[in-house]
Amino acid sequence: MTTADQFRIKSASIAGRVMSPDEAAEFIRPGDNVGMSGFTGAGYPKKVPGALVRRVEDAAKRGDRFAVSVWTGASTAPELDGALAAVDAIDMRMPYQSDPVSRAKINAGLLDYLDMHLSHVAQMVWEGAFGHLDVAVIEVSGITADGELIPSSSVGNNKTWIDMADRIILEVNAWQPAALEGMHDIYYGTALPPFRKPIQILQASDRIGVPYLHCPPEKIVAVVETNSPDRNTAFKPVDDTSQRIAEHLLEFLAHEVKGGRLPASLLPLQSGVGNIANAVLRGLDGGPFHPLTAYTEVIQDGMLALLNSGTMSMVSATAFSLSDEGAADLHANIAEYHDRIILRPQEISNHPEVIRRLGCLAMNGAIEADIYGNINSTHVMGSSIMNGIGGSGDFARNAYIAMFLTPSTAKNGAISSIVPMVSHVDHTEHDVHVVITEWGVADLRGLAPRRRARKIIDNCAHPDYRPMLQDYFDRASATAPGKHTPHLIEEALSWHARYLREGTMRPS
Ligand code: 0RQ
Repeated sequence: MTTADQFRIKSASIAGRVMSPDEAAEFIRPGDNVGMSGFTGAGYPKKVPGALVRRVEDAAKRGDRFAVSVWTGASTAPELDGALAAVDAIDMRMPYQSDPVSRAKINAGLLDYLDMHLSHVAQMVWEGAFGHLDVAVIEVSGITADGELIPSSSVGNNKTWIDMADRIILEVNAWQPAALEGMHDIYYGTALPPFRKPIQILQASDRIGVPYLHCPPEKIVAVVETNSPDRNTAFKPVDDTSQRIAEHLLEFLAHEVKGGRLPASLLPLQSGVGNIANAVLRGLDGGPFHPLTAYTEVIQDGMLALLNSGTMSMVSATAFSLSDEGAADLHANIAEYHDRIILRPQEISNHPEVIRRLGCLAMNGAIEADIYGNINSTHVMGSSIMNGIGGSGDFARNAYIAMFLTPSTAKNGAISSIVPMVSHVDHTEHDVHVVITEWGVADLRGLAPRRRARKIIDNCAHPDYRPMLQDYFDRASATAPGKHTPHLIEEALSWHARYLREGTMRPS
């Protein structure tokens, strides 16, 4: 046993199963369903996927096809999703991806992708909807003397993969801070109906499980030691548009507090990742709302900053999603963060029951919104996937206030993000309460469809596209056979058709 073994792998019997990534990958067979750890670039296996790629390439040299189905928590990183997709090693991928190589393969029709609500995955695997889980490849940050697994920087679906897989390959990553131990809350009380019980999370800070993943030792077929960083998303400086969207959102929240519809410390926040989310979180820092809490999916740099300044008291999520600077901060100051962060399985972090009970304020990005408030978060021009619905539906459908944020235009103004009819629907008009662009806020609550249309056109559309939208709405209102949600059916998607034909939605 090496010193590193003794440090991270305290169970002598499990340490005896340490081997190379190539030896471990031998336990994965063509056609297997493989459950991997990983959520937004955190806690995914770093070495076994590369070894699997080498097996796939060797098989190809012999003229054999070697492909598996890959199930994860959410997105991973180029050395997992990108590397496997590049060699066509994935038959079916679920439930979320954001990798450019796999996106291209999906959009070329070469890779089947199930884009799913993240809270649904575990129960559907338990139901058997995707067949049998053959093998799991799970990154952990350590193994206790009793053989308990100390989870890594994400939990995702790891509990389910470990429970369901025949064979388990562990990657023990010494790059992850040992002090992650104790941050996780793994709940073992889930069951399928009719045996389901209430999930007793009454506040974001409630712990209802245990800090370890239980794993039958006889299922562990291989252990691989790694010392590799998570793929950390580069931090984009906040641009002017994101800043304006954030300002509108903060004004809206202040208005709600003033109107007595939200408490001064707000309600638990859920926030997506990216430039706009960063601007929102930065805007909350040191602001009038405190102490904030978050019941969310991922912990991004902005959440750490809020914890640091004391504006936020605690965060519950399923994964970190940090830049290099954010990860360095977490690693250096983990003792300060330790008791204020809880990482849970994604079926719990995104659980409709808990989100509804806590009254989460959901803030998610959109690709486009239509004048009636339907939202497309996943598809470009109706047919090409961007990333996936992720947790946005879990939160939006059950939130106290479901907010969608988007710049009013894309591709340097050639595309209006406010359109007559969305080219794909992820969040229906019934699930969307507020739409915000850099031009303003459309609070759709209590408004029937035609009133929603006026508000979205006036408050959210880019001024260049406003007259076109108003003209469409006026003509639809005058001539559509139904006056409830007036549409000109043959024209409703003509904006997208024009973009596909001419590279712009603007009329020539
Ligand atoms: O593409 O980089 O090729 O130009 O979409 O757009 O403006 O950079 O915005 O990174 O915040 O992503 C909805 C995709 C927004 C994201 C979406 C093109 C645009 C660019 C990205 P290019 P931006 P963001 C929490 C919940 C679903 C998952 C989710 C997302 C690219 O927020 O994936 O919410 N959401 N998860 O050019 C054509 C339009 C467009 C457009 C933008 N109208 N038409 N292309 N783009 N608008 C977290 C997790 O679940 C983990």
